[in-house]
Amino acid sequence: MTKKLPKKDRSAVKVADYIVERLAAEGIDHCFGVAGDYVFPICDAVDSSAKVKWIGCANELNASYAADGYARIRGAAMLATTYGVGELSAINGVMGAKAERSLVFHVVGMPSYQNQRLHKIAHHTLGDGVYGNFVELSAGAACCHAVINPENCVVEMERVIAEAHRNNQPAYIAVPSDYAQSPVVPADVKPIVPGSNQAALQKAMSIIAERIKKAKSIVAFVAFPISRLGLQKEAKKAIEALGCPFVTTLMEKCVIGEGHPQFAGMYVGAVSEPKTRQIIEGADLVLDLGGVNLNDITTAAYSGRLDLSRFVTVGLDDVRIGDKVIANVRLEDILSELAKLKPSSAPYKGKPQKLAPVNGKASDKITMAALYPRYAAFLRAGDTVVLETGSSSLGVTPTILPDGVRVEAQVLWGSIGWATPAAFGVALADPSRRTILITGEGSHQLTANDIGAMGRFGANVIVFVLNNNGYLIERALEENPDWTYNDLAPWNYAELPKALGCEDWYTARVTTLGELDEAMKAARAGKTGAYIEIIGGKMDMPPALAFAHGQLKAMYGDTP
Ligand SMILES: Cc1ncc(C[n+]2csc(CCOP(=O)(O)OP(=O)(O)O)c2C)c(N)n1
Ligand SMILES: [Mg+2]
Repeated sequence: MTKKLPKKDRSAVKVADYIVERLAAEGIDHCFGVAGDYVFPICDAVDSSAKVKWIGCANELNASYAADGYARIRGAAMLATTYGVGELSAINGVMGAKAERSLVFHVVGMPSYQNQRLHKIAHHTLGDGVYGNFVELSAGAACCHAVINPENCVVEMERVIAEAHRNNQPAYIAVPSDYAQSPVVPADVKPIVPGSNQAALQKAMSIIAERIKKAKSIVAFVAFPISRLGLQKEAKKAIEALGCPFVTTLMEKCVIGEGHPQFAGMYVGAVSEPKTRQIIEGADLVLDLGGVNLNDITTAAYSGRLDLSRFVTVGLDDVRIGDKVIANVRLEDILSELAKLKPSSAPYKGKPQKLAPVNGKASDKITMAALYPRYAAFLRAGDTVVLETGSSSLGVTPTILPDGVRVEAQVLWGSIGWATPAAFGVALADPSRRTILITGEGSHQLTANDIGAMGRFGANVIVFVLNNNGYLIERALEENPDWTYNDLAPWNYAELPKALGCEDWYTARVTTLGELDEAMKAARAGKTGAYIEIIGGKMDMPPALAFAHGQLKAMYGDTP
């Protein structure tokens, strides 16, 4: 990505225009948000920019999720919200982007500097004349922040942009509304491009090469930051040069095609295929490319036995080998060094992964045993699946999918409702691919209103909503499946697109496999968005969830 400061005579550029143009130079051409008076100068700058289009969302939480989805594809996204009420509604989504390393620039319009200076009592405040109440909260959801004024604008923008890239996490940029309309004071600053310290890079590589030489068995984890940084091809080259098997966790579904001969399966602790488990748990050297996240979900309730002393972890900006950390080494540089290595033996060749056969008769009710192989058969190269937390994610992730399918999920943060707006952001970020949303109906109820934004902005997502009469995953994660708090208002889901203005969308409500097959065919053939409500059984769950149901004590700890 080429990075250039906006070319115009900077003395004449207003702060708000400068911020928008500078973010456009990061490859951003959409701004997600909700307007409000304090953020008007930013909204105006976007609306009058030739490069960035305003994408109004139904609320700020949705906008933050959409920005996260967009950033996962484009490398960065812009989110604009108003002071207090707007930014606080976005915090969950921005914090999720921080947890999952997605780079969202959160630009917030503050009350004017003049009113702040006079401690005026204003709307969207606590009525105390204090203007620092929310900066710390929003900044906590980011890896860096700046409160902009005309003098610091140029320098601060470069600082937060560089720091956000260094961590690939959100940056919070707050701008008082009067400053936003003032001319920027020019400063002679160049964009800072994160790069490795060459001596540190050589040192790290010589230790890694030595470990590789000594190891009897090597395996690579391709961790989620690889896709957030868009380094899939570089990681593939490194693995091909190493010749070793590679594995993923639930967080990296399809990061490199599952049909790749060196793919040794998905590691899910004790629930992994025995061969996958043996490869990773028995390896002398685990090359962790990107920094894998071994949480309760990815390790199936901390099952399995990983010896972390055998790990070499290549983070975004450092390499960790045991208790030694080599700082200022970029992941992309290590990958390109690894790609120069020659394998000492023939590359690993795993068992080819086949798609599960499609089963069931046309008149059968839709079971989970029949649904997941159908998703696999439906998906094809060029599709991006956005997968919601819930029983669907535990059904789709263990299912082998065709090469060329990309999957985005929020496994670690796991905030339900994320996937619907995230799919909107993903679809706008790359219209050359088909975006497929797979969600449960309970999660969908949180953010379904942005189906309207999909229609408005021509994001032709294919939406699958599994309607299983409540929060199935929660029913399964409890001894008693019938608590009323896992029940839902019974919406007529398939009628939502029409009510939300998506007049030309294909919609269907399907209860049998035959109807599902028909609907899938029609959705694929259509050029518009599509919305398919799938009626599933109240307690019909995929095997991974049934397994978790038997592991409740290991997951949550025993009663003290
Ligand atoms: C914001 C948020 N609130 C609550 C939860 C807890 N939670 C996790 S999954 C889930 C229910 C998901 O239900 P649904 O989308 O219908 O999927 P199903 O498991 O029924 O297929 C809930 C409430 C959460 N993860 N995030
Ligand atoms: Mg449900």
